[in-house]
Amino acid sequence: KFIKSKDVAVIGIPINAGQPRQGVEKGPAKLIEFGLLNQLEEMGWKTHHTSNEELVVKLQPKHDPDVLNLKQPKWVSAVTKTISEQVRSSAIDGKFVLTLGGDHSLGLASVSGVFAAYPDACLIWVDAHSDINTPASSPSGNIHGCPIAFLTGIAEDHPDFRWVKPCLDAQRLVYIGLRDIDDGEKKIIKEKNIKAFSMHHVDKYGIGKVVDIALDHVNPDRNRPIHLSFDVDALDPSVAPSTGTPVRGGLTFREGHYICEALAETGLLVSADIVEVNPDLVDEMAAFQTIQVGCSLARCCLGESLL
Ligand code: 4U7
Ligand code: MN
Ligand code: MN
Ligand code: MN
Repeated sequence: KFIKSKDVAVIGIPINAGQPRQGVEKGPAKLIEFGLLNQLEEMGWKTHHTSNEELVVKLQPKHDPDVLNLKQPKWVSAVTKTISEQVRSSAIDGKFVLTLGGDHSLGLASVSGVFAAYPDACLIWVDAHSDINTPASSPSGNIHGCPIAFLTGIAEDHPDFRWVKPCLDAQRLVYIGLRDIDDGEKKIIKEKNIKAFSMHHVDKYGIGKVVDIALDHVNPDRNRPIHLSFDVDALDPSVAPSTGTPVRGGLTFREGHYICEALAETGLLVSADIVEVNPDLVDEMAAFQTIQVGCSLARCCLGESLL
């Protein structure tokens, strides 16, 4: 439908400036080192890889003080703005776009790029967190907790993020996996009437029903392109331990994979993010486990489980 050939642009976004922990910038390289590109090639995809390693380093400003409560705004802004153009042009080319993170501030790049190519797209945000803090509501000032506020246009004016178009209608967004939401975020989600499936709902209805209802909400006629943003901290820490903001009581291995499989099955998935893989956290075994899960989620997005 939207993806006409088996070409996938794999775009590394090795950024850590949206949060305080070192190591998350190594996520993309580790996923590739583990064999992700070969795995996708074996599935019949032609891969077009951009690591962006030099670019991210080159874009770091000498001086990057807090602005309106946000930390390292210039670096995050420069990286996400530049890479959003890569995402947009790969999407316009008809390629599937797979972005690898990197902290979740990169959602500014992927969602802006994908929605520039597909204005009618919808967004499925799989995360323990809702990442919808505004500069004023953010308790941490970490931009990885804010991308949705900028993308939906509910953030206060911020000089570094004026380039972000409010491309995302709050009714074209659905969350799955939530369990750690700030009070300010809860207020916004209520006010904007954003559809959200917390872990409570996953327990209550089961993941199959949750994905069905989520799609009925954002994509009732099953005719819109879908972008999936998958923060590995949506998974239970026993499944994906190497991530900066783990929260107990997350998705099982199968629930996480089911989401990717079900979206691939629609034939409407045009792009996906796999983010917040931090191979420096916990220990080597934990990192290996988390990278392995990241690779298998990505493969499922690209149809590995389809018969
Ligand atoms: B992630 C937090 F306060 N809400 O804004 C914040 F709890 O991309 C966490 O989902 C954000 O990992 C987590 O800093 C961002 C905090
Ligand atoms: Mn996130
Ligand atoms: Mn998260
Ligand atoms: Mn996180």
